[in-house]
Amino acid sequence: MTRPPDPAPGARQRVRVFFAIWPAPAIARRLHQEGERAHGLTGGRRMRRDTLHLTLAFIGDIPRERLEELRAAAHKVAFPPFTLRLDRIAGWRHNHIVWAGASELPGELESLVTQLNAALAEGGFPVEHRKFAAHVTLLRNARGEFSATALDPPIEWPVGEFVLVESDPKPEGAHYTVLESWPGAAGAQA
Ligand code: 2AM
Repeated sequence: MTRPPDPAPGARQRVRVFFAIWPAPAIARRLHQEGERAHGLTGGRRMRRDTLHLTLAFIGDIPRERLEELRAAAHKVAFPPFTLRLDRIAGWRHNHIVWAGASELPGELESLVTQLNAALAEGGFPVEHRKFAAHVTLLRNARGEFSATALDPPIEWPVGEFVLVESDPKPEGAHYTVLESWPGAAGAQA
């Protein structure tokens, strides 16, 4: 009997991961529609509806065995469920993306990101030192400039959990798998 070939060195043992909040289908549908509207103005590549998310902390490539450490870090985070109001669509010139965002970040979201970064740093993971730029990417490779517009009515996104996601880069756009989720707790301090 022949054995299947061993995976190429470096393959499989590493995973590309990030923490995010993931919208329920109704919110994702509305975001996807807004992406369609923006696409009419700037072209580019629309994110698939099931991939829309807001990244809390991007980790990057790590050895698969370190996932347990990431889970332990996430377990330290406590937050109450909250509502995120997305009220604008804007574009970034430097990376040609068009995104949905919030003109005011709920304190609960800021606290969630701060706690997550602290737990990650404590666990020896790299953390982002730039200010948290909360956004849901709707389009990539947008042409020209996109003038910011108000989302009217705004999207009220109830956030009850955060998730750890594995990203599998593909030519047509990354595929994402939610590995685990952590719910908010009603009594948790923001
Ligand atoms: P983006 O949509 O603005 O590109 C998976 O790639 C998710 O992590 C995306 O939401 C992406 O944001 C975000 N991200 C943050 N920092 C990243 C980095 N250095 N490389 C790739 N993705 C990053």
